[in-house]
Amino acid sequence: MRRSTSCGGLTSWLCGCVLAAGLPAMAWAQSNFAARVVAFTGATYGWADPVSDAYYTNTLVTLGRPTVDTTGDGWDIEDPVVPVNPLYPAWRAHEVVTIAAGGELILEMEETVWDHPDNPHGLDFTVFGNARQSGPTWRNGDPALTNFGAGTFAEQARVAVSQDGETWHTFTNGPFADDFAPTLGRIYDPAQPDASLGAWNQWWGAPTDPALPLDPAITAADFNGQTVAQVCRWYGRSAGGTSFDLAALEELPADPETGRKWFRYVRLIQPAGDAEAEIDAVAAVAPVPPFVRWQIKHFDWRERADPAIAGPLASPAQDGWSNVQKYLTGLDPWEPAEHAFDLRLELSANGREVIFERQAAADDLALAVQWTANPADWIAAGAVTDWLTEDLGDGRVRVRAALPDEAAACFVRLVLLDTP
Ligand SMILES: [Ca+2]
Ligand SMILES: [Ca+2]
Ligand SMILES: [Ca+2]
Repeated sequence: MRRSTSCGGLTSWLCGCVLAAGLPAMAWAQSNFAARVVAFTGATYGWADPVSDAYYTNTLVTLGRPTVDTTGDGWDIEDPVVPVNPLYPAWRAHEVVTIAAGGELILEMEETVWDHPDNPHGLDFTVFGNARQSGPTWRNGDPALTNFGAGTFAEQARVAVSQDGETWHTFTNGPFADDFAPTLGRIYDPAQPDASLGAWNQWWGAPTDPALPLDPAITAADFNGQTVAQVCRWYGRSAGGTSFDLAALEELPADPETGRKWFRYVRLIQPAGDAEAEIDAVAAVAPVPPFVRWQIKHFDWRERADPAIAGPLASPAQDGWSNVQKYLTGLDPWEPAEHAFDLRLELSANGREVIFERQAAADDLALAVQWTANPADWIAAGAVTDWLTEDLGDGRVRVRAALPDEAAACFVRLVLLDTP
Protein backbone atom coordinates (compact mmCIF):
# COMPACT_ATOMS: atom_id res chain seq x y z
CA MET A 1 0.00 0.00 0.00
CA ARG A 2 1.26 3.44 -0.87
CA ARG A 3 0.62 6.34 1.39
CA SER A 4 -1.03 8.66 -1.02
CA THR A 5 0.11 12.22 -1.35
CA SER A 6 -3.54 13.12 -1.27
CA CYS A 7 -4.02 11.58 2.14
CA GLY A 8 -4.46 14.43 4.51
CA GLY A 9 -3.81 16.97 1.80
CA LEU A 10 -5.67 20.07 2.80
CA THR A 11 -6.34 21.22 -0.69
CA SER A 12 -7.10 17.82 -2.09
CA TRP A 13 -9.71 16.31 0.10
CA LEU A 14 -12.42 18.56 -1.19
CA CYS A 15 -11.06 19.02 -4.69
CA GLY A 16 -13.80 18.97 -7.28
CA CYS A 17 -15.91 16.91 -4.96
CA VAL A 18 -18.78 19.16 -4.13
CA LEU A 19 -21.64 17.55 -5.97
CA ALA A 20 -24.26 20.08 -5.02
CA ALA A 21 -24.11 23.68 -3.92
CA GLY A 22 -26.34 26.69 -3.60
CA LEU A 23 -29.04 27.38 -1.07
CA PRO A 24 -29.19 24.91 1.81
CA ALA A 25 -31.77 22.16 1.70
CA MET A 26 -34.97 22.86 3.60
CA ALA A 27 -35.33 19.33 4.91
CA TRP A 28 -35.09 20.47 8.52
CA ALA A 29 -37.96 22.88 8.28
CA GLN A 30 -41.12 21.57 9.84
CA SER A 31 -44.59 22.90 9.17
CA ASN A 32 -46.22 23.77 12.44
CA PHE A 33 -48.68 26.61 12.03
CA ALA A 34 -51.87 27.71 13.75
CA ALA A 35 -54.47 25.06 12.89
CA ARG A 36 -57.66 26.10 14.69
CA VAL A 37 -59.40 29.32 15.70
CA VAL A 38 -60.45 29.07 19.35
CA ALA A 39 -61.96 32.51 19.94
CA PHE A 40 -62.20 35.95 18.34
CA THR A 41 -63.64 39.10 19.83
CA GLY A 42 -62.02 41.70 17.62
CA ALA A 43 -64.15 41.93 14.47
CA THR A 44 -63.98 45.39 12.95
CA TYR A 45 -66.08 46.85 10.15
CA GLY A 46 -64.29 50.14 9.76
CA TRP A 47 -62.34 49.21 6.67
CA ALA A 48 -63.02 46.78 3.86
CA ASP A 49 -60.68 45.29 1.27
CA PRO A 50 -61.04 47.86 -1.56
CA VAL A 51 -60.77 45.16 -4.24
CA SER A 52 -63.14 42.51 -2.84
CA ASP A 53 -65.23 44.71 -0.46
CA ALA A 54 -64.75 41.98 2.21
CA TYR A 55 -64.12 43.02 5.81
CA TYR A 56 -60.97 41.90 7.58
CA THR A 57 -62.93 39.59 9.89
CA ASN A 58 -62.21 36.12 8.49
CA THR A 59 -60.08 34.49 11.20
CA LEU A 60 -59.49 31.36 9.08
CA VAL A 61 -56.96 33.37 7.07
CA THR A 62 -54.56 33.12 10.05
CA LEU A 63 -54.24 29.32 9.70
CA GLY A 64 -51.34 27.83 7.75
CA ARG A 65 -48.26 29.58 6.46
CA PRO A 66 -47.94 33.35 6.03
CA THR A 67 -48.79 34.94 2.69
CA VAL A 68 -46.28 34.33 -0.09
CA ASP A 69 -47.83 36.44 -2.85
CA THR A 70 -50.44 39.14 -2.51
CA THR A 71 -52.02 41.11 -5.34
CA GLY A 72 -51.66 44.48 -6.94
CA ASP A 73 -53.99 47.19 -5.72
CA GLY A 74 -55.09 48.38 -9.17
CA TRP A 75 -53.53 51.82 -8.64
CA ASP A 76 -49.82 51.55 -7.98
CA ILE A 77 -49.52 47.95 -9.19
CA GLU A 78 -51.62 46.33 -11.92
CA ASP A 79 -49.96 42.90 -11.63
CA PRO A 80 -52.29 40.21 -10.25
CA VAL A 81 -49.40 38.56 -8.35
CA VAL A 82 -47.06 40.56 -6.11
CA PRO A 83 -44.57 38.75 -3.84
CA VAL A 84 -44.89 40.01 -0.26
CA ASN A 85 -41.85 42.02 0.77
CA PRO A 86 -40.99 44.50 3.55
CA LEU A 87 -42.25 47.41 1.42
CA TYR A 88 -45.46 45.70 0.30
CA PRO A 89 -46.99 43.47 2.97
CA ALA A 90 -50.00 41.18 2.79
CA TRP A 91 -53.05 43.44 2.75
CA ARG A 92 -56.00 41.51 1.33
CA ALA A 93 -58.97 40.33 3.44
CA HIS A 94 -58.29 36.75 2.38
CA GLU A 95 -54.73 37.04 3.75
CA VAL A 96 -54.94 38.85 7.10
CA VAL A 97 -57.48 39.45 9.84
CA THR A 98 -57.72 42.74 11.75
CA ILE A 99 -58.10 42.79 15.54
CA ALA A 100 -60.01 45.85 16.69
CA ALA A 101 -58.88 47.84 19.71
CA GLY A 102 -59.79 45.90 22.85
CA GLY A 103 -60.26 42.67 20.91
CA GLU A 104 -58.32 39.43 20.82
CA LEU A 105 -57.76 36.32 18.75
CA ILE A 106 -56.93 32.90 20.23
CA LEU A 107 -55.41 30.21 18.02
CA GLU A 108 -54.40 26.61 18.62
CA MET A 109 -51.19 25.41 17.02
CA GLU A 110 -51.20 22.21 14.99
CA GLU A 111 -48.50 20.75 17.25
CA THR A 112 -46.86 21.64 20.55
CA VAL A 113 -44.31 24.45 20.22
CA TRP A 114 -41.08 23.85 22.15
CA ASP A 115 -38.33 25.94 23.65
CA HIS A 116 -35.92 23.73 21.71
CA PRO A 117 -32.18 24.16 22.28
CA ASP A 118 -31.46 23.76 18.56
CA ASN A 119 -33.78 26.58 17.52
CA PRO A 120 -31.73 29.36 15.89
CA HIS A 121 -31.08 32.44 18.06
CA GLY A 122 -33.06 30.80 20.88
CA LEU A 123 -36.30 31.86 19.14
CA ASP A 124 -39.21 29.45 19.27
CA PHE A 125 -42.18 30.87 17.34
CA THR A 126 -43.01 33.71 15.01
CA VAL A 127 -46.12 35.85 14.54
CA PHE A 128 -46.60 37.30 11.07
CA GLY A 129 -48.58 40.53 10.74
CA ASN A 130 -48.43 43.08 7.98
CA ALA A 131 -45.91 45.58 9.31
CA ARG A 132 -44.28 47.62 6.55
CA GLN A 133 -40.92 49.29 6.42
CA SER A 134 -40.91 52.92 5.28
CA GLY A 135 -39.84 53.74 1.75
CA PRO A 136 -41.22 54.82 -1.60
CA THR A 137 -44.33 53.33 -3.21
CA TRP A 138 -43.64 49.75 -4.29
CA ARG A 139 -44.37 49.08 -7.96
CA ASN A 140 -43.31 45.43 -8.21
CA GLY A 141 -40.10 46.33 -10.05
CA ASP A 142 -36.40 45.63 -9.58
CA PRO A 143 -35.68 45.29 -5.83
CA ALA A 144 -32.17 46.63 -6.38
CA LEU A 145 -33.57 50.01 -7.47
CA THR A 146 -35.68 50.86 -4.41
CA ASN A 147 -34.28 51.97 -1.04
CA PHE A 148 -35.82 51.71 2.43
CA GLY A 149 -36.31 54.48 4.96
CA ALA A 150 -35.67 54.03 8.69
CA GLY A 151 -39.14 53.59 10.16
CA THR A 152 -41.54 50.67 10.53
CA PHE A 153 -45.30 51.02 10.24
CA ALA A 154 -46.39 48.73 13.09
CA GLU A 155 -49.59 48.22 15.11
CA GLN A 156 -48.32 46.41 18.16
CA ALA A 157 -50.53 43.65 19.53
CA ARG A 158 -49.60 41.84 22.74
CA VAL A 159 -48.80 38.12 22.57
CA ALA A 160 -49.54 35.47 25.21
CA VAL A 161 -49.22 31.67 25.14
CA SER A 162 -50.90 28.85 27.03
CA GLN A 163 -50.51 25.12 27.47
CA ASP A 164 -54.19 24.44 28.24
CA GLY A 165 -55.99 27.42 26.70
CA GLU A 166 -56.88 28.76 30.17
CA THR A 167 -53.71 29.86 31.95
CA TRP A 168 -51.89 32.50 29.94
CA HIS A 169 -48.31 33.77 29.98
CA THR A 170 -47.84 37.17 28.35
CA PHE A 171 -44.88 38.83 26.69
CA THR A 172 -45.88 42.00 28.54
CA ASN A 173 -42.99 44.16 27.40
CA GLY A 174 -42.76 42.76 23.91
CA PRO A 175 -41.88 41.63 21.40
CA PHE A 176 -45.23 42.44 19.79
CA ALA A 177 -47.25 41.07 16.90
CA ASP A 178 -47.68 43.14 13.70
CA ASP A 179 -44.33 44.76 14.41
CA PHE A 180 -40.80 44.51 13.02
CA ALA A 181 -39.67 42.49 11.10
CA PRO A 182 -41.89 42.78 8.02
CA THR A 183 -42.71 39.55 6.19
CA LEU A 184 -40.80 38.36 3.13
CA GLY A 185 -42.80 35.97 0.93
CA ARG A 186 -40.14 34.76 -1.46
CA ILE A 187 -36.37 34.33 -1.43
CA TYR A 188 -34.59 37.09 -3.34
CA ASP A 189 -32.95 34.85 -5.93
CA PRO A 190 -32.23 36.54 -9.29
CA ALA A 191 -30.40 33.38 -10.42
CA GLN A 192 -33.54 31.25 -10.10
CA PRO A 193 -36.63 33.43 -10.42
CA ASP A 194 -39.98 31.62 -10.38
CA ALA A 195 -41.13 31.83 -14.00
CA SER A 196 -44.68 30.86 -13.05
CA LEU A 197 -45.24 34.34 -11.58
CA GLY A 198 -45.02 35.91 -15.02
CA ALA A 199 -42.40 37.12 -17.45
CA TRP A 200 -41.91 40.26 -15.34
CA ASN A 201 -40.37 38.27 -12.48
CA GLN A 202 -36.59 38.34 -12.67
CA TRP A 203 -35.90 38.37 -8.92
CA TRP A 204 -38.19 36.30 -6.72
CA GLY A 205 -37.53 32.59 -6.24
CA ALA A 206 -39.00 29.92 -3.99
CA PRO A 207 -41.21 30.77 -1.00
CA THR A 208 -39.36 31.68 2.18
CA ASP A 209 -39.22 29.44 5.26
CA PRO A 210 -41.59 30.65 8.03
CA ALA A 211 -39.90 28.23 10.47
CA LEU A 212 -36.60 30.12 10.16
CA PRO A 213 -36.56 33.33 12.25
CA LEU A 214 -34.72 36.46 11.25
CA ASP A 215 -31.57 37.13 13.29
CA PRO A 216 -32.77 39.40 16.15
CA ALA A 217 -29.59 41.44 15.76
CA ILE A 218 -31.10 42.92 12.58
CA THR A 219 -33.05 46.09 13.43
CA ALA A 220 -35.25 48.49 11.51
CA ALA A 221 -32.40 51.02 11.58
CA ASP A 222 -30.27 48.59 9.56
CA PHE A 223 -32.79 48.85 6.71
CA ASN A 224 -32.31 52.60 6.39
CA GLY A 225 -30.94 53.48 2.95
CA GLN A 226 -30.50 49.84 1.93
CA THR A 227 -32.09 48.49 -1.23
CA VAL A 228 -34.92 45.98 -1.04
CA ALA A 229 -32.54 43.52 -2.72
CA GLN A 230 -29.86 43.93 -0.03
CA VAL A 231 -32.28 43.56 2.85
CA CYS A 232 -33.84 40.48 1.26
CA ARG A 233 -30.33 38.97 0.98
CA TRP A 234 -30.02 39.46 4.74
CA TYR A 235 -33.31 37.63 5.22
CA GLY A 236 -31.99 34.75 3.11
CA ARG A 237 -34.57 31.98 3.41
CA SER A 238 -36.25 33.57 6.46
CA ALA A 239 -39.80 34.87 6.10
CA GLY A 240 -39.19 37.53 8.78
CA GLY A 241 -42.00 38.27 11.24
CA THR A 242 -41.75 38.87 14.99
CA SER A 243 -40.11 35.97 16.80
CA PHE A 244 -40.37 35.03 20.48
CA ASP A 245 -38.21 33.11 22.97
CA LEU A 246 -40.21 31.00 25.43
CA ALA A 247 -37.29 31.18 27.87
CA ALA A 248 -38.33 34.79 28.49
CA LEU A 249 -41.56 33.55 30.16
CA GLU A 250 -40.32 32.63 33.63
CA GLU A 251 -43.70 31.37 34.85
CA LEU A 252 -44.36 29.14 31.83
CA PRO A 253 -43.96 25.56 33.14
CA ALA A 254 -41.43 23.18 31.63
CA ASP A 255 -42.24 19.66 30.56
CA PRO A 256 -41.01 17.39 33.40
CA GLU A 257 -39.51 14.83 31.01
CA THR A 258 -37.55 17.14 28.71
CA GLY A 259 -37.17 20.17 30.97
CA ARG A 260 -38.35 22.33 28.06
CA LYS A 261 -41.01 25.01 28.11
CA TRP A 262 -43.82 24.61 25.62
CA PHE A 263 -47.24 25.87 24.55
CA ARG A 264 -50.16 24.92 22.37
CA TYR A 265 -52.33 28.06 22.27
CA VAL A 266 -51.42 31.61 21.29
CA ARG A 267 -53.44 34.72 22.13
CA LEU A 268 -53.11 37.99 20.23
CA ILE A 269 -54.42 40.93 22.21
CA GLN A 270 -55.03 44.39 20.77
CA PRO A 271 -54.99 46.90 23.65
CA ALA A 272 -57.49 49.73 23.70
CA GLY A 273 -56.30 52.67 21.60
CA ASP A 274 -56.05 53.62 17.97
CA ALA A 275 -54.11 50.65 16.61
CA GLU A 276 -55.75 47.70 14.86
CA ALA A 277 -53.25 44.93 14.32
CA GLU A 278 -53.31 42.54 11.40
CA ILE A 279 -52.44 38.85 11.83
CA ASP A 280 -51.37 36.76 8.84
CA ALA A 281 -50.06 33.56 10.48
CA VAL A 282 -48.29 32.00 13.45
CA ALA A 283 -45.42 29.54 12.92
CA ALA A 284 -43.23 27.44 15.18
CA VAL A 285 -39.50 27.80 14.66
CA ALA A 286 -37.83 24.61 13.47
CA PRO A 287 -34.52 23.41 14.91
CA VAL A 288 -31.64 23.93 12.48
CA PRO A 289 -28.75 21.56 11.69
CA PRO A 290 -25.51 21.75 13.69
CA PHE A 291 -23.62 23.42 10.81
CA VAL A 292 -26.13 26.28 10.71
CA ARG A 293 -25.77 26.77 14.49
CA TRP A 294 -21.98 26.75 14.00
CA GLN A 295 -22.33 29.48 11.36
CA ILE A 296 -24.51 31.56 13.73
CA LYS A 297 -21.92 31.15 16.48
CA HIS A 298 -18.98 32.29 14.37
CA PHE A 299 -20.44 34.80 11.90
CA ASP A 300 -22.77 37.76 12.32
CA TRP A 301 -25.77 38.25 10.07
CA ARG A 302 -23.91 40.42 7.55
CA GLU A 303 -21.16 37.81 7.27
CA ARG A 304 -23.66 34.97 6.97
CA ALA A 305 -25.28 36.71 4.00
CA ASP A 306 -21.93 36.47 2.16
CA PRO A 307 -21.10 32.93 0.95
CA ALA A 308 -17.48 34.04 0.41
CA ILE A 309 -17.17 34.43 4.19
CA ALA A 310 -19.61 32.05 5.84
CA GLY A 311 -20.32 29.54 3.08
CA PRO A 312 -19.33 25.89 3.57
CA LEU A 313 -16.33 26.14 1.27
CA ALA A 314 -15.17 29.66 2.18
CA SER A 315 -11.92 30.15 4.08
CA PRO A 316 -12.28 33.39 6.08
CA ALA A 317 -8.86 32.91 7.73
CA GLN A 318 -7.39 32.43 4.23
CA ASP A 319 -5.37 29.46 5.41
CA GLY A 320 -6.66 26.96 2.88
CA TRP A 321 -9.05 25.43 5.39
CA SER A 322 -12.69 25.63 4.45
CA ASN A 323 -15.43 26.34 6.95
CA VAL A 324 -16.65 22.75 6.82
CA GLN A 325 -13.14 21.52 7.65
CA LYS A 326 -12.95 23.89 10.64
CA TYR A 327 -16.43 22.82 11.66
CA LEU A 328 -15.54 19.15 11.36
CA THR A 329 -12.41 19.54 13.45
CA GLY A 330 -13.68 22.12 15.95
CA LEU A 331 -11.35 24.95 14.94
CA ASP A 332 -12.14 28.66 14.90
CA PRO A 333 -12.85 29.73 11.29
CA TRP A 334 -11.16 33.09 11.89
CA GLU A 335 -7.92 31.62 13.32
CA PRO A 336 -5.35 30.36 10.78
CA ALA A 337 -4.93 26.61 11.26
CA GLU A 338 -1.43 25.42 12.10
CA HIS A 339 -1.59 21.80 11.06
CA ALA A 340 -3.08 19.79 8.26
CA PHE A 341 -6.31 17.88 8.44
CA ASP A 342 -5.29 14.54 9.90
CA LEU A 343 -6.53 11.84 7.53
CA ARG A 344 -4.49 8.69 8.12
CA LEU A 345 -4.08 5.21 6.69
CA GLU A 346 -3.37 2.47 9.23
CA LEU A 347 -3.04 -1.26 9.25
CA SER A 348 -5.07 -2.71 12.12
CA ALA A 349 -6.73 -5.95 13.15
CA ASN A 350 -9.60 -4.89 10.89
CA GLY A 351 -7.30 -4.58 7.88
CA ARG A 352 -6.50 -1.32 6.14
CA GLU A 353 -8.40 1.56 7.62
CA VAL A 354 -8.80 5.23 6.87
CA ILE A 355 -8.89 7.06 10.18
CA PHE A 356 -9.78 10.61 11.12
CA GLU A 357 -11.29 12.50 14.04
CA ARG A 358 -14.23 14.86 13.91
CA GLN A 359 -16.40 16.80 16.33
CA ALA A 360 -19.19 14.56 17.61
CA ALA A 361 -21.73 17.35 17.19
CA ALA A 362 -20.80 17.83 13.54
CA ASP A 363 -22.96 14.97 12.40
CA ASP A 364 -24.85 16.63 9.56
CA LEU A 365 -22.21 16.51 6.83
CA ALA A 366 -22.61 14.00 4.03
CA LEU A 367 -19.09 12.52 3.94
CA ALA A 368 -17.62 9.60 2.01
CA VAL A 369 -14.21 7.93 2.00
CA GLN A 370 -13.25 7.16 -1.58
CA TRP A 371 -10.33 5.17 -2.95
CA THR A 372 -8.82 4.80 -6.39
CA ALA A 373 -5.74 3.19 -7.91
CA ASN A 374 -5.38 6.14 -10.25
CA PRO A 375 -5.28 9.53 -8.56
CA ALA A 376 -5.97 11.18 -11.92
CA ASP A 377 -9.31 9.44 -12.08
CA TRP A 378 -11.72 9.74 -9.19
CA ILE A 379 -14.74 9.24 -11.42
CA ALA A 380 -14.71 5.48 -10.95
CA ALA A 381 -13.48 5.65 -7.34
CA GLY A 382 -14.71 3.11 -4.83
CA ALA A 383 -16.59 4.36 -1.81
CA VAL A 384 -16.33 3.02 1.72
CA THR A 385 -19.67 2.87 3.46
CA ASP A 386 -18.80 0.68 6.44
CA TRP A 387 -17.68 3.11 9.17
CA LEU A 388 -17.01 2.59 12.83
CA THR A 389 -17.03 5.53 15.23
CA GLU A 390 -15.44 5.66 18.65
CA ASP A 391 -16.33 8.33 21.24
CA LEU A 392 -13.10 9.95 22.44
CA GLY A 393 -14.87 11.57 25.40
CA ASP A 394 -13.66 15.09 24.59
CA GLY A 395 -16.36 16.13 22.16
CA ARG A 396 -14.71 14.22 19.31
CA VAL A 397 -15.31 10.86 17.68
CA ARG A 398 -12.73 8.79 15.82
CA VAL A 399 -13.96 7.43 12.51
CA ARG A 400 -12.54 4.16 11.15
CA ALA A 401 -13.42 3.28 7.56
CA ALA A 402 -12.12 -0.13 6.48
CA LEU A 403 -10.85 -0.30 2.91
CA PRO A 404 -11.87 -3.36 0.88
CA ASP A 405 -9.30 -5.94 -0.19
CA GLU A 406 -9.31 -4.76 -3.79
CA ALA A 407 -8.04 -1.37 -2.59
CA ALA A 408 -4.60 -2.90 -1.97
CA ALA A 409 -2.66 -0.11 -3.66
CA CYS A 410 -4.65 3.02 -3.66
CA PHE A 411 -5.09 6.67 -3.01
CA VAL A 412 -7.83 7.70 -0.62
CA ARG A 413 -9.64 10.90 0.08
CA LEU A 414 -12.43 12.21 2.26
CA VAL A 415 -15.17 13.79 0.21
CA LEU A 416 -17.92 16.19 1.14
CA LEU A 417 -20.84 14.88 -0.91
CA ASP A 418 -23.10 17.84 -0.36
CA THR A 419 -22.89 21.28 1.16
CA PRO A 420 -24.94 21.62 4.33
CA1 LIG B 1 -35.96 29.49 23.15
CA1 LIG C 1 -50.91 46.27 10.37
CA1 LIG D 1 -52.68 34.46 6.29
